[in-house]
Amino acid sequence: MYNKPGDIMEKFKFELTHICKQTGARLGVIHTPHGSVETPMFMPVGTLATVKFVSPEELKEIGAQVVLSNTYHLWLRPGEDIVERAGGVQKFMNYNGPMLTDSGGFQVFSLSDARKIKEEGVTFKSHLNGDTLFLSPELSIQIQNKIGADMIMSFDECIPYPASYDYVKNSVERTLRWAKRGLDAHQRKEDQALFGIVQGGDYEDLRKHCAEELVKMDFPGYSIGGTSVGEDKETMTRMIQYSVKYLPENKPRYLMGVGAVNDILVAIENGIDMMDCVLPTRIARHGTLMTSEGRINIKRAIYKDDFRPLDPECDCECCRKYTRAYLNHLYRCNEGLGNRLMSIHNLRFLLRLTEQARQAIKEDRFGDFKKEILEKYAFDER
Ligand code: PRF
Ligand code: ZN
Repeated sequence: MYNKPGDIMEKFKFELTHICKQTGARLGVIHTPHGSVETPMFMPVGTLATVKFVSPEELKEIGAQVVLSNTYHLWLRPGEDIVERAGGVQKFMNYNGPMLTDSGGFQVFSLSDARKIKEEGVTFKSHLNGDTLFLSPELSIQIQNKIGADMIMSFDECIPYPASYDYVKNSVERTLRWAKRGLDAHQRKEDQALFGIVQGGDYEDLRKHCAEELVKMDFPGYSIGGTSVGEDKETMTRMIQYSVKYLPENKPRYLMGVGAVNDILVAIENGIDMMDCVLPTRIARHGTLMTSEGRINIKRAIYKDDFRPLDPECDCECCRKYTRAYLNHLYRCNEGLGNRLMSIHNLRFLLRLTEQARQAIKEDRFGDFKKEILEKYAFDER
């Protein structure tokens, strides 16, 4: 099942090992220069070359496989030259494992002010100090070549939802031209896998067109962008299906920015291999915790004298060693240890969910697994 020799770089290979007989869920292995990882997987987000409050040792301990970082943020601080001089982002942050960087395409659209999209690239204002900046497909790839992650992303436009057919069509055409320009600018094809990003809103013909044109360019992996931007769940499922349908079986598929439990399960069911989201770590810092009985908020008064573990079914350090009462106290006092323990817990919760998903796929019962999780846990997401 390995890719054909010469198909893609030697150091990056996707191996599809099994497809669930109940669903379209896939089991696989991605081989990268910094090690091999099992899919489907969830990737914790370390925007500024750190997963907030969680050390690389802790990430390994909870079963994180790939850590994601952001071109836009590292470009602004500390600058890609510093990261390059450190020996790449893995050395810089002492994470000895595979990493992935997003292109800045999404961050420019979600964080910055006064954007102007032109054919050449995007002009916008820095979210830090208001400086006028310019990012292009070539510059994004040059920066990502210096940051040095194992998997890097094309520069795209994450289309808002809803958007008119004409807007989406024009945007997709530009994203395709940007993908080609990024591919031409890419200087480290031997050790960095550049992914193309499928956009197209909820228009099937545009998703199809985008996917097919990207496949012609022969990227070593494909991302699905433009989901989880305010659409309802059914629409998101269709966007995934409209994209996956036109992607080759022998390349990894990455659904960008998705991390809610039910969304992860729907994605895996539809043949997605990789996902990432700031959700688990961000909500943890607000005291919202994913547990086997759904989401709870630890700041509530009922937890003040609740001396049970956060989630008795969880094997993380937080749940093995501390009580809800203590977490409630740490949260109310805004203590760093609380942020650390709660971030570790939420990440471990999603990483364990994907571990269980892989086991279920192996045993051809992913459909049953998904149903069981969604029935057992009254997830109040979105
Ligand atoms: N494009 C890029 N990064 C992203 C997205 C996208 O569409 C999304 C959308 N959910 C998250 N991150 N480049
Ligand atoms: Zn836990």
